[in-house]
Formats: sequence, C-alpha cells, structure tokens
Amino acid sequence: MYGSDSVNDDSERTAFRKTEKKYKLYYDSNSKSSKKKKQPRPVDLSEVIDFKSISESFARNGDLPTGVSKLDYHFDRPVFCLDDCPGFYFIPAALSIEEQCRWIKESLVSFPRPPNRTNHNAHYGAIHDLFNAAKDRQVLVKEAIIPGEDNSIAVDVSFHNHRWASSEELDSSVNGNNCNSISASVLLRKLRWSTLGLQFDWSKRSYNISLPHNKIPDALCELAKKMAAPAMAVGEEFQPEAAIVNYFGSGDMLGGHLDDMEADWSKPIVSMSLGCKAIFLLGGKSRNDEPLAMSLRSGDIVLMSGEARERFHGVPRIFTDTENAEIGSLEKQLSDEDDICYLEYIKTSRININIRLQK
Ligand SMILES: O=C(O)CCC(=O)C(=O)O
Repeated sequence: MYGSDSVNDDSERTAFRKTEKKYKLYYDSNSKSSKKKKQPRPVDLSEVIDFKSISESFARNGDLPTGVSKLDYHFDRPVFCLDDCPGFYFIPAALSIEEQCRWIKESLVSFPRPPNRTNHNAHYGAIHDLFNAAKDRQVLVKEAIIPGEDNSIAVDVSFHNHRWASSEELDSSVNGNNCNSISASVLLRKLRWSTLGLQFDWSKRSYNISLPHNKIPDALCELAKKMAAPAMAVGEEFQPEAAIVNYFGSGDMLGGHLDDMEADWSKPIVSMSLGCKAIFLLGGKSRNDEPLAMSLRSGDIVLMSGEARERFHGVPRIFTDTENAEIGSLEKQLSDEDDICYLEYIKTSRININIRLQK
C-alpha cells in the first residue's frame, strides 16, 4: 500500500476512501488554453484542522477549538491532543528550520545508502550515492555481459549488476542503449521509501532482523526520544529501533493503513514532516469511520500511541504550489549555492520520517 493508490473494490466504498478522494490531487484540463494545460482541481480545505492557527490563537488568548486540548505536560512547546482520540499528539513547528534542513539532507544523502534498503532494491539492488549521482547528472548502467562467465545476472531484466556512468560516457559508448541505463535523477524522483535501523521486508510486512543494518543515527534517536516523551509513561524513555522514510512527489499519496507490525502498540510512532505541506487523515478503527483531516507542515511532529495506533491513517495529498506548500522558510534557508540541489528537490516534495520501536 505504501505510495500507492491501489485499493480493493470494498475499500472504494468506505468513508476513509471517500475522504481520500475528496482531498486527492485530480487535474481538470483547461479547455480554454490552446495547450490544454492541466490545472489541479480546486479542493475545499474548510474542514481541515489547522494546528498552526490553533497554536497561534492559543498563544494569543488561550482559546482552543472544541475537541482540542493542550497537553498538561512540561515541554518546551505546546503539545495538542484530540479529546476523542487518546494517544494522538500533534506538536506544531516542533523542529527548527535548521533541524528541518539537516533531516532533509540526511534523508536524501545518507538514509538511502546501503545497508539501508529502499524501494529500488528489488529491481536495481543496492544503489550507492543516489543523490550525489543525480546532482552530477550520472546514469546507472547495467553491467555488460561478460563472455565465458555465468551471465544469469546480466541477462536478467533487473540492474543488480550496475555502475554509475557520466551521460557523456554513455553517449560515446558503442553499447549506449537506453534500455540498459536510467538516469540518477529519474531514480531519485522514483525514490519512495528507505528504511533505517532494523530493516523492514515489505513483501512479508514484517521486520527481518537477519537483514544487515546499521543502528539509527544517534542524533535522530535523541530527537525521537525527546519528541516522544509526551506520549511515554512516567519514567520510561523511548528506544527507537527502526525508521521508515517516505518520499512524496506531487500526486503521490499514502493510502489508509494501520502500522501494525510492531509488537508493543503502547509505544508511540514519532512522525516528522519535512518539505511541502500535506493533508493527513486520521480515521477510526474501521475504514468505515469518517476520518478527520489535518494539515501537516514542514517541522510538525505527530505521535501515535496506544489506542491511536489502532486507527487507520494516511496522506491523500501534498501541495506543491507556492501558495499551499508553505515552504518559504526552507527556501530562504536553502538558498546558498551549495544547497540548491536540496531546494530543487524539496520544492516539489515532502519527506516523512517515522521512528518506531520494533518490539
Ligand atoms: O507521511 C506521514 O505523515 C504518515 C506516514 C505514515 O503514516 C506511515 O509511514 O505509517
């Protein structure tokens, strides 16, 4: 289900699916334009809960809308809860702009590096240095068949045996054949997830502790521990073991799902938003329960623990237009020449890092 819009017939009729469709990106073709430029269909955002304005109005006069409370907890920023949804916490603007940039860069450069797995593993095997290769306009080339050797890998349609080449090298190569190469920038655009710490096997929907892995980076661990604190029992500390990084481009969505692979649902999932604004849907224990819609901006953190872990949730939409993406501060912060490559990516993308305990 990750990064896909595929649903079975039954789920087409559920309240969750109807709300997904309400917010999903659809295009209207503008018949007045000679080129028939596709325009995003306008979407009614009037029912979307906006924790940024809730936070601002709370700071001004202590007012909160019906159904929303501020957690009575000593934390360096307000943590909001929904009265009807125990275990759900929203921390608006939890990350500073510097932290957001740091995690955007890590998500693009180091998180997709082996032994971490990505959605590309199945077809291309482990790919090294994807982001830098895209920056340098490199091309992934399937290695040539070697006469007299077992070429079972090379004749396979997959690219498990590959190397990076410059586009010039490819142009001048006799065998420079488009079918056997793919540009790093296309692969970067098609990057949908990477996994950190304990590796997750999507085909089996379970953690595979035998897969080689590195520990989650210490700095990410420390950040998750700090942010998870409001959802932890007194005296307990969150001990992250695994993280999934989701990459969204324009038109991508994350269909309604439960995160049910972890053994202990009392512990939170710490979910960080980076880049373009998105709509997050928080449903009930059945897909037939109508979900609440809320905005997720760069720097926001959501915690889901306990009962909230049993609720269907998903991301039907990200906004990449200037008015709705709300990434002005990121654009300013990433305006140095060295950072332009990150800016180019994040201008039309969203990254979500969600950090979990496996046991
Ligand atoms: O992208 C998000 O904010 C939600 C991610 C999510 O639900 C998940 O990875 O399970």
